[in-house]
Amino acid sequence: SLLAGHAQEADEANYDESKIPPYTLPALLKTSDGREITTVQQWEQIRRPELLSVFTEQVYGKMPADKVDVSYKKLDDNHSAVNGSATRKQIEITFSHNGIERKALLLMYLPNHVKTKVPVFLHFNFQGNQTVSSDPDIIPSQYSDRPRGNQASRWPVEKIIDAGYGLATVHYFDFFPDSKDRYAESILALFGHPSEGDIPADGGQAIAAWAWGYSRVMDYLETDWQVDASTIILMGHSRLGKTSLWAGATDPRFAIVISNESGCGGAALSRRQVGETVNRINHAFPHWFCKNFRRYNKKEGELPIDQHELLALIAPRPLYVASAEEDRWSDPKGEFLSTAYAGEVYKLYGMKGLETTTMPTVNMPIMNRVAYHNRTGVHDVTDFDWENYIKFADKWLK
Ligand code: GTR
Repeated sequence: SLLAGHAQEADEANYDESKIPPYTLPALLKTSDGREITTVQQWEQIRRPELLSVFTEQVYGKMPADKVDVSYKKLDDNHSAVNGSATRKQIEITFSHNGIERKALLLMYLPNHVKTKVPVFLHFNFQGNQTVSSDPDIIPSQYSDRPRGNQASRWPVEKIIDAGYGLATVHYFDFFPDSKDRYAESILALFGHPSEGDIPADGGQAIAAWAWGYSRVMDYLETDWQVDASTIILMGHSRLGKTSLWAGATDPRFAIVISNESGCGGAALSRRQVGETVNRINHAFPHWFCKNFRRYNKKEGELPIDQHELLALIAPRPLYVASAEEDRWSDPKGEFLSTAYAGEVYKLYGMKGLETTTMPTVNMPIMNRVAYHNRTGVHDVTDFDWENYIKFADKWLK
């Protein structure tokens, strides 16, 4: 199981602040050849593209640029879902390329009380569409026999609908079944990359494939007459939080980006080496990052980037990073610090980052253009998280 692997690794993990090896973070506002970045224009034209290509080649990997044929088939459009308050749509998206086909099943709930195009939370699910709600009409996702409603506590559908937002979700396995033995079933097969051995050192693997999936769902949302595609809130938890940050960095169409407990390779600073490290994650999940990322196993100091620079790639769009106090494996403090440091770029835009490097009290969100909270509890997605994400979206979209 997922947990067995990491309980074992966690034994050797460091959680002691006094044992963090001394480190210097790469300067966000200085190019690799030492030029200072002092304006938005220099950021957008010089430094941002430079960082984006380093993250692509060394961390997450490239996706082939080939244009894939896409078709949408509406399987369901029901106006009396969620006790009549929502419209449920289910869309089968078929991707074809090089004679190969892959399918993704999109589930959406849209609020009936909003008469204009709606903003939508786009959030992939871990266990299959049927697990987000006990709604008996959800078509089960391929690759999952998990029971209906199994993950419903993470999906407060009514709360989201009442607040005037839509919800869009896909089982993340549709883009890459999350296992090192399942390349052949993934979306990478469309590009002739059916096995691990075929992927080049800077080639995208699962995280790149999931991020590609987020962008392809965005393509669909742009075509849906009920959706305001300029107000899509991209959200991901844990490995999908790493993914939402990467998708947000690579695809500027997402209006707001939220990372829930994304940890190592997500919002947490790699150089702190608290909880999960680059070495542990690349061993436990060799299919997530690009192969080049393994160069930095136990050599975090040699990384040309750190994760505050990933967060900065979201600027000037609103960004929310959240941690959970007992989720020490994700290094809440490391997530907080990188979020604070990313504020430098927001400042260039004349916007407010977190404006502090002191961690806030638990359950007390800081909510500027950049937001952060550390809630009580374990690794999970809770009502507290959602309530604050809705507040944040209201603040910037309404
Ligand atoms: C863990 C992994 C984390 C995080 C988490 C999750 O096993 O070590 O990086 O991604 O899974 O996705 O729930």
